[in-house]
Order: sequence, then structure tokens, then C-alpha cells
Amino acid sequence: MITKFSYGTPVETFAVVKDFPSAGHEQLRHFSRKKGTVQYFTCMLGEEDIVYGLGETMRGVNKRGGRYISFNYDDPHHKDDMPSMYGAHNFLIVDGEEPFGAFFDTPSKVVFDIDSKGSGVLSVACETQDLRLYIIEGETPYGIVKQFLGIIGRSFLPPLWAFGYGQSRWGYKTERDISRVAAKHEEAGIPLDYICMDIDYMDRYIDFTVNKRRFPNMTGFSAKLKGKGLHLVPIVDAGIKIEPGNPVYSEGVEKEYFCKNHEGTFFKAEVWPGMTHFPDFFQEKVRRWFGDQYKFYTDSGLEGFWNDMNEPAIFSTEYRAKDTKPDVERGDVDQPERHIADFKDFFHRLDDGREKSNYEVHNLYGALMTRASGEGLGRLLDRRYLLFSRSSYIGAHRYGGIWTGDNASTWEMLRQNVYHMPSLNMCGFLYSGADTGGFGGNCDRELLLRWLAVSVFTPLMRNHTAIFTRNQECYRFRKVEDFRTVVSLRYRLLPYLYSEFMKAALRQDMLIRPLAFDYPGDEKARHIHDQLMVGESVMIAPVLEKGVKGRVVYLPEPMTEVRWSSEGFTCIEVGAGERTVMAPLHQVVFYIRKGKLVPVGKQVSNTSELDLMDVELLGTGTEYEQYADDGYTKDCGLNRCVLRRKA
Ligand code: MIG
Repeated sequence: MITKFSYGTPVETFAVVKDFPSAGHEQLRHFSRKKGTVQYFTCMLGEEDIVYGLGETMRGVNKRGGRYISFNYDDPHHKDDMPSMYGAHNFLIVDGEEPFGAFFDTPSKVVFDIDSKGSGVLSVACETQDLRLYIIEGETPYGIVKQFLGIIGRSFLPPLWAFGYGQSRWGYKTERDISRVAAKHEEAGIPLDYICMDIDYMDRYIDFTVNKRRFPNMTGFSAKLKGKGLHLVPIVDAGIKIEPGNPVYSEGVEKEYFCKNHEGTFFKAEVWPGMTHFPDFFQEKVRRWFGDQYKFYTDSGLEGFWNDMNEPAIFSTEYRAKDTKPDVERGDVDQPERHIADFKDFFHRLDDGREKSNYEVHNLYGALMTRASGEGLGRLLDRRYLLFSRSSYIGAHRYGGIWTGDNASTWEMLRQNVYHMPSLNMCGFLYSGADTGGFGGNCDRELLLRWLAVSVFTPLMRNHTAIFTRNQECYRFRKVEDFRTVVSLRYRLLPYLYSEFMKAALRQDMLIRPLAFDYPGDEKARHIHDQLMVGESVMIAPVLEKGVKGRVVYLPEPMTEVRWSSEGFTCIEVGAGERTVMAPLHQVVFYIRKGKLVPVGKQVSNTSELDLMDVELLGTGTEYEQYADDGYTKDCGLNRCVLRRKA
């Protein structure tokens, strides 16, 4: 049961696609509301309640005990107490005696205090009078999430190649750099589907340009790679360089498509290209115009993109020098204060005619960039596109995926990747993943192997790292055959992983879940967050600790333990309960639920060689409903081919 409450005149966020009549305010039962300068909602948690959700936030799967601020922000220091990440996913689920979900649908800042003081109080402070609140009641947290996913619309459907392995590094500059990455993977026998091009492919970091010296013939180059089954994925930043002669700049100025400041002139922000203007993605016509710019790339045969810097990230402005210190006097020290003034100084024209400062509608900016590019690519391409963005708001999941930004090469960040996946799934972001191996810092062999063994199971599986960090491609490390083994598992599992992703997307369900969602009533499973369910058949229990050879795994029911190594799959049946499992670096262990099957395909060097239907079956089930299609046709409904197989 879903009840909608409306307060003030809410901004259209496009998160919810279903229309509901608003209920009377007196019907709000789960929270008590206080109206002041903020809308303040509170409730009491039961001693044993778990709070799920909040998508891209730190601290783990159970959000209880922390304070989280929905205010999209570019901060690479992903510590446990970091209040804001790049996305705003304001949906939480209280798993108590009477479980319920709550979605605070507003693009303004929202502060969630989930019992941070240990007094049992959950409070939500929305910094606006205008919002919609959806309360969802149901029997179980999983049931509540499914209701929520039902009203926010279907996930974006990437092409099959987007489920392959991707290699990226900030620092690849030339056609030669990229060719070398392709050749080295081939040489090492490591499957690969795409290579990302970071900002250095551009002419002086200007969007919708290519540096001609570095890439003399992008069309020819992308065709050559495609011949080998490889895709190029360029980055696109939010800001448009101020430069006469940059046609996107000139047209944007002429048509007044850029955001203006309080003086009514175009707002200037320094980002990678120098001073830029920000497109006002809040306007339909601007979104259309921006989306159409991707033609520059699609004309060269490119079909995959990552959108960056769209919180938006700002280095400096006309009024604020780069090194301004946080404005502590304002009181709120854990806020990105030095940028607050920037965000208050540029404005958006909403489709309903109102004008709002970026600060007031901040959390929608990146999501609307994603929408603009997703819709543009939808018009430009006759096939599915790959798109993932750094900033997001619920609703953007219908147009693209997300990655979790600038993590680091640490074991803590690997664990955080595991915790993020189910929370992101609860908020609709099925196509997601972290920078495998870590963005900041230097990754070592052990961490990369363990991290790859986790990423095998996340829809976005991309190795990415920052400039000035140690090279992190698999072939840079000793005993490259171990990396080949781990990455190859991804490809052997693709018939299952792709099928499960598409089923989850088309049915508006989760792909990656906490154990508690599949084993309600199992008290032990309820508190395990370093193991995950992936699709209907698989449970993973990855090794997340340095220097260990295995771990303790909890099995809520008897399962098939599958050990993958260079020799292939070995399966044994194991009983329910706790079990110590050895998992050396060159092997990956995962579990298949009792009575379930996993189809595994043949070894390939990329998805262009993959036959989704040429599979053998692992596990103890008798039937598996496999989803398979050509991997690129847009209207999957029509190309859908559901098979039932007898073991
Ligand atoms: O200020 O384009 O999160 O993935 O490599 C840094 C360079 C800008 C941030 C992205 C990261 C990317 C980097 N970008």
C-alpha cells in the first residue's frame, strides 16, 4: 500500500512515474511532522529495527547509527562519516514490527539522522517546504522495495557488451595508449569489451571535441576496435568551455541555454576546460539540445559514455578563488560550505515557469544531465547505449547507470563496494559498480584480485584508477594467468548474469539483495552484510580482508559450493550453517541455492563471441528461466525469448 503526501508546491523530480492522489496530512501515521524553516519528520525505532536504503551513502547496509546528508557532492575522501556522496537516493525502509518505506521526493538538501545518538530517534529534515512524501506499507522490507521499484519505472537496459569487462585509467591519452591496452589484454588472454577514454581524449577538455593529434581518425579507430569486439567509452563533463569558436558554447549563449547568476549574466565556473557555463538541464529544450550533441560521438561509431563532474563539481568561480576555506561560521561544518555560495549563485528555469537557485534543486542537476544524454542517445542510436553517470537522483536509473565515484585502493573501499550494491538496488540503480581496484592510491596484486572477484558479480565491471597512481591493468601484475582466471569467470557466468539483470529490470525487481530479503525470519541472515544474493540462484561470500586465505561463510540453507579455477568449475554440496572456506587468490568460490540452477557459457574473449544459449547448467535445480536476446535491440519485450530447461 502506497500513500502519497504533498507539502507546498513540490518541484517536478520525475522520480515517480505513477500518478497518485495525495492523502490528507492527518493520515500520516509513521512519522510526526513539525513545520518550521524545514519540514521535519521524526519517528521512534524499535530496539532491534534495521534501516535499509539510502542508495549511495557510506557506513554499510544497515544505515542505523549514522547521519547522512542528501546533497550531491564531489568528495573523494570516502570515509565512513562522510555525509554526502555524489547521488541523492532518499528512500529508506524501516524493518521493524510494522515495516514501512519512505521516499522523500525533493531535490533540496535532506538530512537523515538515523538514530545517530543511540536514543532510537529517526529524523528527516527536508530543507524546503515543498516536497512529496511516499509511505509504503508491506509485510517485508523486500516487498516494500518491490512496491517502490514499481512506481519509479523500469531500469535503463544497457547492451550486452556493457556487461563485459571494461578497462579505464585517467591518463590514457592517445590512440596508441588505447591500442596498447587492447593488445596487452589480448596477449594476456584477458577478456575485454570496452576501454574508457578519460578527459585527455578531448581538445583541451572541451566536450564534444576530439584532440586530432592524439586521435587523428576517431571513426576509423572505433571501427577498427569494433572489428575486434571492443567499444570505446568517452567521458563527458557537465561544463561547456567559454570560448568563442566552440560552437556548443556559442549556440548555448545565443539561445540562453546556460544557467545565469543573480546579476542575470551567465554563471562562470572553473572546471577542467577552464571557465565554463553550465547547461540548464532543468529545461526541456536544453536537455534536447544537449542530448543532440552526442551526435558528435555517435557519428564516429561510439555507443557508450560516462558523464562526470555533474554534481556539479566546481573548482573556482568568478567570486571564489580555488583555495577558499570552508565557511565554518555558518555552523554546519560537515557540509561542503565553500561551495554552498556557488550553488546559491546560479539559477534554473523549471518547466513549471519557476526560477530556483541550484542550491534549492541541487540534487537533480546530474540526474537531468543523465536524462538529457540518455534521451539524446535514444534518438540518435537504433540500438541500446551504455551510459553511467557520477551524480544521480532516483529517476535517473531509467536513463543510465551510475558508478560510485572516486574511491581508493583500500580494503575498506572494497567492503564499501559490497555494501553499496544492495542499497543501490533498493533505489532502482541496478546497473552500477565501483572503480575496481580503487581510484585513488596504489593498488596491489592481492587487492585487485579480490576486488575483481567481487566485480565479477556487479553489472558494471570496470577497472579504473587515477592519474599518478600505480598502473592497475591486470597485465601489470605478476602471474597474469590468475587475473585471466578471475576475469574469465565473469564471461562464463554472463548467460546467468545477463539473464538475471534483464529479468530484474523488466520485472522491476532487485538484482543484488541482502541475505535477509531472501531468508526472512532467519535472525542470523538478518545481520550479515558481507555476503549478497545475486539474482535468483547465487549467493556470494567474497574475501574482503587482506592477507587471509579464506573466510567464514554463513549458509542459511544447504547449497552447492562452486569453486572456479583455471581447471574449471568444481561443485560440492554443503549443509546449512557456518562454514570455513578456503579461497586462494587464483580461485573464486560462490554458492548456488538449493533447487536452483546457473547456466554457464563457453569461454570467450569478449561478448561479441558469446552465445547466451550455448550453456551447461550448474546446481541442483531442474528448471531455469533464461532470458536471452541479441544483446542490443532496443525493444527487449519483442526480442524476449524465455526458455525453460530440464536439467
Ligand atoms: O576532477 O576525469 O570521478 O573517474 O577519472 C576529477 C578525471 C575528474 C573524476 C572522476 C574520475 C575521472 C576524473 N574525474
